[in-house]
Amino acid sequence: PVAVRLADYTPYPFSIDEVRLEFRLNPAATQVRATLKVTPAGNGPMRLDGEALTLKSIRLAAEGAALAPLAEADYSVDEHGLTLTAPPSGPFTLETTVEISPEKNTALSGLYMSGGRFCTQCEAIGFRRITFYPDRPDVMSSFRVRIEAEKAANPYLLSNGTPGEAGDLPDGWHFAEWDDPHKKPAYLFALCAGEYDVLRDTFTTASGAHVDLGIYVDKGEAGRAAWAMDSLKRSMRWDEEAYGREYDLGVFNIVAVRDFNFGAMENKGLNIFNSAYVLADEATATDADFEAIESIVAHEYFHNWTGNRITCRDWFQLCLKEGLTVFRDQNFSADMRSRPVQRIKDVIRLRARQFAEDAGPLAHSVRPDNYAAIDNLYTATVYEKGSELIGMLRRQIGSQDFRKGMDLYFNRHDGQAVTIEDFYACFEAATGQDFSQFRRWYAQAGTPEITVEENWDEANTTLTVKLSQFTRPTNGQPVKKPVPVPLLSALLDGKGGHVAATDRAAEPFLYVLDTETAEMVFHLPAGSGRPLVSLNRDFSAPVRLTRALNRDERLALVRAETDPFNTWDGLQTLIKEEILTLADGSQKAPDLALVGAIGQAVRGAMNDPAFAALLTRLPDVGELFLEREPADPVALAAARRKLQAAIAAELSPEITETLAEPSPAPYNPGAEQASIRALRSAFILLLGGRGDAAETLHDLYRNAPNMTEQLSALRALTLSTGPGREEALADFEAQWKQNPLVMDKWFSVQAALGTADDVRRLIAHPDFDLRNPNRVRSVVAAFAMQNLAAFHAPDGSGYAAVEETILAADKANPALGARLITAFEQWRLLEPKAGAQAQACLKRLIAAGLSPNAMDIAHRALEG
Ligand code: BAL
Ligand code: ZN
Repeated sequence: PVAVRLADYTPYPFSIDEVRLEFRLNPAATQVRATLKVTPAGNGPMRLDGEALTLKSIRLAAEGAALAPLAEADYSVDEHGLTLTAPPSGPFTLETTVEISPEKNTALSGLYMSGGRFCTQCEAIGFRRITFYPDRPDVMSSFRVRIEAEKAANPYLLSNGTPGEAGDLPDGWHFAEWDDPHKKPAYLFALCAGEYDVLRDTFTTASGAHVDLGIYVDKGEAGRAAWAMDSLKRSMRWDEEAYGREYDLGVFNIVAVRDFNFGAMENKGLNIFNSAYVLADEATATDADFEAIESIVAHEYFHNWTGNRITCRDWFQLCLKEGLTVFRDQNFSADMRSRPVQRIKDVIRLRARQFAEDAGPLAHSVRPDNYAAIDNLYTATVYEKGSELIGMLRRQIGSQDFRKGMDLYFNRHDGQAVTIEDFYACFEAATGQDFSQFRRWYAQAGTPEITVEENWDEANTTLTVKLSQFTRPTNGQPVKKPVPVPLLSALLDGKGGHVAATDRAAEPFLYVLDTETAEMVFHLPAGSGRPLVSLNRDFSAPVRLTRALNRDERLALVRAETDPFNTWDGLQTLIKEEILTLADGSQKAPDLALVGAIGQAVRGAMNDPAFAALLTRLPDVGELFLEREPADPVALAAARRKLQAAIAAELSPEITETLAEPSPAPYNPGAEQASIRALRSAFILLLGGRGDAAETLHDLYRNAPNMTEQLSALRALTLSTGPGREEALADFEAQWKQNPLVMDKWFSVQAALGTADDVRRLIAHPDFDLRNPNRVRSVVAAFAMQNLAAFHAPDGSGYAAVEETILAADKANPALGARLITAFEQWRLLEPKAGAQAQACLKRLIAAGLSPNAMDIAHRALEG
């Protein structure tokens, strides 16, 4: 069912000029008194959203009058809210008092308990589970908050903004007031209360303002928040330097919670984080964790301007803040680390998650025009493709004009809730260009496919490159129009340099394909040989490129490339083709010429170890689904392992030599050391694919000086079926059973690499906790989204292993349940046996009764 349409948008007919919230916190029964100062824009009833609230009192005062109970005839309450049937036509004050039960809130939306502490999650529509309110992003107001709670259990009482009065109350209670002067939508409200350890620091903004920083974590964990704090300060400086944006309050706090549906949340002045993205030290966190913390801390901080100061008019505009903020965090990470390596990682993620989404029944446009459940719109398309669109915009207009447009956006719309059209109007004003065709990228779902055909006219030394674009129909969008596709291109001389054409210098250039077909024509000086064409360098457009090249032509192109992304991607294409050929049985053993070329590329990149590590990467099975139908995950996984073993054999001397060196010490999470460890980890994983390296892997596991290598060795051992596997898993569990974040890794490694029986055993493990999203994801999502051969087993055993758990998780937490069911999005691509089992499983899930969120995904997956 379609619940909401973009075309139906109308402004809220009241302004909420001021909000006062008073909380008396109690896990079983919390009282919330909300006092709203309201100015009507016309006449008519006033609708306030509210869910799972028990209304205790309702009073109203017209301007100048005292609050008085509202007569029953003047309001009504239903399952989704409160209606004032005939509110005053002039300004008035509305006061409601409700009771809620944080300890019964297992959906983790609204006010809930995590680890005995109070915390909130309001985006997108959680605030309505706290009090009656127009819970929509275009209603912005200033909030003053008073929190009362038992002092012993809740020494810290936190909310948005800056602290005001605080003090003791009778009976061992105390209170604290918080004042947020910046008008904000309700989804940015936050409250945390409980006992924490606090890591404190300070920051001085470019204009000299002092900011107190605090990271609130579990007792004893403050030391593990140091990297998050360091990342926060670097983010604050970067936003000043890259965008001229300073922080705007005297306090910035982060609270880490263990039970959280998102990675983190950008509430004004009080970010709330999944503890997985705050806590890290060398013993318990991998380099990938450190990198994720750096980028998520930055992402949430950057939302302060792109999301909070300027927010979305409605949830259809979600990409306005998310796509843009992902773009900002990706550039921050690129500046902190290696730009080409960051780009490759961003594209791996985009292809694995977003291309798959765009090719399946859940495909939707970056700015959809309808949705049934807003929680289901927090997708790779909105985030990752949304970021790519901003990247294309900047590439087309250049960084100077991009900054001019951004400056105008910040100046023009500060304090407002706006749309994608408002955003692009700033760039039209800054550049004088028209972006109406570009905005099709926001309206059309599906990944454009670009076909390339080359023709070399030897006599006239002219190279013609014919380009055409096509986007397949997606659910509800049968016909697509051409979009502008910016292809960063170059002519290569095959010797590591570029070639000039008669009217073009010997350097990369941007070509924008904005029609269905077009030709690039290059006239070369008489006597020239045929140049090679480098296209979509740096993945300048998020498209699928098809070129009819054979293996040798591709290898020649890889060798001639001057763009690191394309060097990597050229090999990835060859690797994909090789796995597909091995999987369909038309070739029995890996092609040694290709394996040799991979080895050569890796050896040539050893001075850039993070890049060399990426060259050893094999595409995940899910990525290969997009290449050939029907997909047979079992055969693809087996073929992938064959190729992995061959690469391991090819690189054997380098693996031995590299792993004989000690890991860099003392440990530093920064890019330089992480790059060295990335190659070491890639080599450890290759060893795991060999089947004859158990002894070496055991030594590496036992002597691992940090979690990055301990986990890599555990993964490699888990991949092997030798006796060392059980021993290492038992040892890891014994060592880390007190640390839930490390235990998530233990669960996840086994679910991602083991069998359906392993997953059943993990679900039955005493530490499996249905109420904790990280733990559920570490088993069910790791299995269903990373272990496709086992999950999509043709006998249905993979689905059967997790079906009950998905149902139970959904009952408690619909956002989590719906997310898990997206694992079925590619079921139509499967070979017939697995496909039939997947379809039957989806039908059983629907028949068993799902939450509305999960039902939306299951129906779309089944019928779309
Ligand atoms: N706004 C939800 C979490 C995030 O994207 O930052
Ligand atoms: Zn975000």
